[in-house]
Amino acid sequence: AIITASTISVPYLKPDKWDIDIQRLLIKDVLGQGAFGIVRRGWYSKENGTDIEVAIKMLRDPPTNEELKQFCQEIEIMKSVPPHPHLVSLVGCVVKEAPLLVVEYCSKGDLQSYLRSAYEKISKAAMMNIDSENNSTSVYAFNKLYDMSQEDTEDIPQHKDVLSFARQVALGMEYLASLKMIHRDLATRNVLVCDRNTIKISDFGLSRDVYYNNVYCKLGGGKLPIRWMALESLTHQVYTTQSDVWSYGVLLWEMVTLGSTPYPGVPTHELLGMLNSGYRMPQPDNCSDELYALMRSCWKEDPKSRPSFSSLRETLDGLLEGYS
Ligand code: ACK
Repeated sequence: AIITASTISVPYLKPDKWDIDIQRLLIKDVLGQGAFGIVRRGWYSKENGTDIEVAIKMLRDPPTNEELKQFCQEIEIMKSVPPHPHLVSLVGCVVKEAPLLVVEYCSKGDLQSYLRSAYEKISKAAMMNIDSENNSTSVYAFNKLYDMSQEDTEDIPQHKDVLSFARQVALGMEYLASLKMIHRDLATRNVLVCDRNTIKISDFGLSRDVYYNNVYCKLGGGKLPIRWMALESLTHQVYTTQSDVWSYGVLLWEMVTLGSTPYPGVPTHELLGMLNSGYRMPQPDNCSDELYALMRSCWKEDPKSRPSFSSLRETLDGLLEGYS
């Protein structure tokens, strides 16, 4: 394929060991689009002769200076984080021509789409017509639906898989937190699914290093993931590992409801008022009491009362033991 981005200089990136020769990349179809630009599938032919499948993130053409700067910052953050099994790993980057971020390919795409297609499969099999955006409580008529779709249950997460996904995300976040990094946009759309249902956190290059005071205050605009944000992020623009824990609770809810949009039926402008007066999402159908208790603990008003990612992971270890 052709790279459409015109040749632009990349003042923010210096060549280093992560530098990839663009000639070694075979860029193929578009996997998806984001606010920043597009992600394409491709192949990287390594110096040692092996070819690996990769995802290639690139800016829209032509990028603004601010977009370019942010993208380069994302690349620098990815370079600085030592690899972890539950974070999408960096393969390299191109700096000479248009800037490209090359990461490992996760064959099953993002977790939100993965869950939503499982939901589609189940509702099709059950010949039900549920609006997945707006009707979350009827989403999880799980067991009944399973009886009807026995043949085609591959890629339909069972309760055990949901727990395993949750544990893997907690492991990745435990690691990011140990590096004093906050993600700020933890949601199923930013988690990828690989073969054998391995889960990897992506877009952590957009996260912020909070080494000095453990708090990041966001100033200025930009589109915000309101429905995933902690109360203190909504009211005071404060982001911490504990606000990532709140988002993690919302991510658990997304998983249990197979990709529903949080706070169904609640307009965004009413959300803050509701949360402030103590409202939290109710227990979804078929969500175990244990898992719901875990979500609720993530949504405690006082950030310090929320569990750490390590304790979340330990609780999930315990819940998963019941299945082995
Ligand atoms: O569901 P998807 O195909 O998975 O749509 C989104 C899209 O790009 C925008 O983020 C896909 N994507 C992003 N990174 C990767 C990756 N490393 N491997 C596979 N797909 C990816 C994502």
